[in-house]
Amino acid sequence: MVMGVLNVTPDSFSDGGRWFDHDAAIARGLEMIAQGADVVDVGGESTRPGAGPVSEAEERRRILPVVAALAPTVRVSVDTRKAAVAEAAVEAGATLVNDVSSMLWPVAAAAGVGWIAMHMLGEPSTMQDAPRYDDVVTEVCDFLAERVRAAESGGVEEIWVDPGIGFGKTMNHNLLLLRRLDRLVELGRPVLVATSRKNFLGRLAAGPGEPPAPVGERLAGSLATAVWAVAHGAAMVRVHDVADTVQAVRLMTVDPGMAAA
Ligand code: HH2
Repeated sequence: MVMGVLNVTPDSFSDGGRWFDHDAAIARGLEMIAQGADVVDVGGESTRPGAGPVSEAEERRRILPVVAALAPTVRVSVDTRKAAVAEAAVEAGATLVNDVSSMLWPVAAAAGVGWIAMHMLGEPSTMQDAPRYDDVVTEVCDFLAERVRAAESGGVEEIWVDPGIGFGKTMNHNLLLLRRLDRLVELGRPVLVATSRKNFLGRLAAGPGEPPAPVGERLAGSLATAVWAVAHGAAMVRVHDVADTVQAVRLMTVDPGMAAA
């Protein structure tokens, strides 16, 4: 499945400001649905490294009309770290809580909706200041396994796990997690992977000594990692470039016996 990113923010790292206006955000959501998005992930707070906080009232103002407008047509997830915002979004029609804090399972349990647990080391404002692990794959898997157990015992039925690419991770950490996706798949829950346009792809795309390639030049890496993730067991990828990703991922999922000659 493909989850399309809809950041109703002025400052997201790759599309900040583009969909900040409600009408523009709704139009973009409808466009992603037409392009084949299975889920639209609506967020009102950037979690890019160094991002500042947003008040609860402002986050609600940003996202609720967009959630309400899209929810009758597509599955909507709400990308938030605030319980009250998640609750309000669910009331407006969201059926999946995309939780980079990994703390909001009680909201999902109370509302009977799905929950995505993502691993993050530290806080967005400081998470990229020299993150360290002894064994990043084991530590991320152990963390997510514990979160799954907590949510399970709290009564959440639909639980997703996400390694949190770029959230308190160096390029090596990100690459190791992608290489060992099988370990996440072994947790027995659907895996979500979100590499789209992230900084490590810009760094890989740049020549030696050059700054990271700008976000507009990260499509090749975004598609390659999305296809890699699906081929290695991810059930969903979270992306900005929905049309291109749907086309790429379809290659993984089409039944050769059913494909037109
Ligand atoms: N990454 C971002 C935001 N939300 N949710 C999940 N589950 N997994 C992720 O890796 C993830 C996420 C960051 O990307 P983006 O939304 O494009 O940027 P920003 O946080 O600046 O709005």
